[in-house]
Amino acid sequence: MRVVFLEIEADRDWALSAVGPSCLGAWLRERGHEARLVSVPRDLPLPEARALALRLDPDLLAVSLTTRQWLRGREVVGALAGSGVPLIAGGLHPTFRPDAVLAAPGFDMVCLGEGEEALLEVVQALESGRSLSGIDNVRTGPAPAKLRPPVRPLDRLPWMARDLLAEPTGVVHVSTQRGCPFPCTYCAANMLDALYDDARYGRRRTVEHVLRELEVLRDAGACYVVFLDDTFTLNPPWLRDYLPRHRDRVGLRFSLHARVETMTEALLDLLAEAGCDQITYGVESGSERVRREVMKRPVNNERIVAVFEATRAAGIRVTANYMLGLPTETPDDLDATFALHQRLDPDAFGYFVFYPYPGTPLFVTCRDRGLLPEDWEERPAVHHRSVLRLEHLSDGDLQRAWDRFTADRVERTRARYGGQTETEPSVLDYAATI
Ligand code: B12
Ligand code: SF4
Repeated sequence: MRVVFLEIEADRDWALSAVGPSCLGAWLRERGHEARLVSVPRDLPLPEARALALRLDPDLLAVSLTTRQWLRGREVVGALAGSGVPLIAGGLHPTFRPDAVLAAPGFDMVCLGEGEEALLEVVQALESGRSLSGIDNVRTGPAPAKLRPPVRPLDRLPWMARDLLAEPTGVVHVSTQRGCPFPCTYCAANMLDALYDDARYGRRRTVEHVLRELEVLRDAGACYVVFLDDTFTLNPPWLRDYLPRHRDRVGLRFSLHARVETMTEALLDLLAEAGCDQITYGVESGSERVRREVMKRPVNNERIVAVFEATRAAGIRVTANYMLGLPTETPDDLDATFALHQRLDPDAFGYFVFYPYPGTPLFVTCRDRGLLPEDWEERPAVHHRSVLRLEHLSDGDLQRAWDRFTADRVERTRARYGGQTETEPSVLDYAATI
C-alpha cells in the first residue's frame, strides 16, 4: 500500500522536518509498504495543495501535526475532503486535541501517541477491507481509543528513513530515546508519559544500536550529529558505556540537549572527550519563583551559572533557551531573565514567548484562570507574541523584552562573526531552534 505523508509547512521554514513521518515511514517500508513524503508549501493555494497531495496516487494520506501546524493543516486537509483517499492525522496536536481534529472536514482518523504499530494496523485494515474501528490508539469518532503499550525494546524500531527527513547536508539527526521523565508544566513532550497510564513511555535504544546507525551514516558522508533527545544526559550508566565508544567507533562531533540538574564535571569531561561540540540547556526564566512555582523547574540560578561555566571550561559551546510571558510573570521577572542571560553569556540562545500547548498542565492553568481567549484555537500558535491575557504583563512589556533579546542577539552575532548579520547560518544558531 502507498502511504503519502504530508508535511505541512507553517509560518517558518525549518532546517529539519518530518521526524515522525521518517520513523513511521521506515517502519512501514520494513513491512513491505511504500512511504513517500510531500511537503505542502506554506503559501500554496488550496486547489494546488490538493493536487500536490494527490499527485502520487496515495492509498492513504498521513499527516503529522504539531499545534503550530494545526491551522494550516486543517485548511489543507479541508481542501482534500471528498478526494476518496482516507486520511489519518497523528502527532502531538491530534493526540491532545483529537475531538477538534476529527470535527474538521477531511480528517477520517486520528492516532493518539506512538504511531508505528497503529499506522501499520490501519494500513493492513484498509488493504484487507476490514473495519477501521476498534484499532488501538486510533479514533474515527467520539468513542475513546484504548492505547497499546509503546514499542519495547526501542531497538525493534528501524532507523529513520533519511530520504523523508529534510536534513542539511552532512548533518544527521538521531534519537536515542523516547520520552522525558521531567515534569515541566509547559511541555507537551513529557505528557506522552501521562497519556500511558500503565506503561512507561520512556525508553532508550541500546548503545550498540545507536553506534551502528551512526557508523553507517558516517560512512555515507555524515560529518556532524544532532541528538534530538529531549534530555540526552539521562541514565549515567548508558552514557558511560556510550560516550567512549562513540569517540572510538563513530568519531563525529555532536550536539545535544541537557538539563543542568543532570550535569556533573565528570560527565562533561566524558562528553567533551567523545566529541561533544555544543549543549543546549533550557534556562527558561531568570526568576527562581517562576521556574519553581509555574514551570516546576526548581533548580537555582547559581547552579545554572556554575554548569554553564563548567560546560565552557570543558571546551563545549553552550546554547541557552528562554521563555517569556508565563502566567503570573511580572516585568521584574522578565528583567531577571535578561539579567541571568547576561551572566550566562551563552554562545547562542533562543527566546520564545510562551504558548500554552494542549495536553500540558499549564494549558489547563491558563484556561482555568481565564487567561486563554475563547477563540484561542483559531489563533496561530506562535512564539513571538502571546495568545494569553496575562495578569501582570502587557503586550508592550513582552514586546520590549523580546526586542531586548533580539538586539542582544544582533550585537553578539556581529561581535562573533565580525560584521556579518544575525541571519548568517551557523550550527549553533541552528541548534538553538531545536
Ligand atoms: C526535533 C524537534 C523539532 C525539530 C523537528 C520537528 C519535527 N517536525 O519533528 C524542529 C527544530 C523543526 C522543531 C521546531 C519546533 N518545535 Co519542536 N520538537 C522537537 C522535539 C525535541 C523532538 C521531536 C522528535 O524527535 N520526535 C520523535 C518522534 C518519534 O515523535 P513524534 O514526532 O511525536 O512522532 C510520533 C508520534 O507523535 C506519532 N505521530 C507523529 N506524526 C504522526 C502522523 C501519523 C499519521 C500517525 C499515525 C502518527 C504520528 O508517531 C510518531 C512515532 O511514534 C520535540 C519534543 C518531543 N519529544 O516530541 C519538540 C516539539 C515537537 N516541538 C515543539 C515546538 C513547540 C516547536 C516549535 C514551535 C519551536 C519554536 N519555539 O518555534 C517549532 C515548530 C515546528 C513545527 N513545524 O511545528 C513542541 C510541540 C508542542 C505541540 N503540541 O505542538 C514539542 C513537543 C516540544 C515541547 N516542548 O513541547 N522541533
Ligand atoms: S526537560 Fe525538556 S523535554 Fe523534558 S519535560 Fe522539561 S521541557 Fe519537556
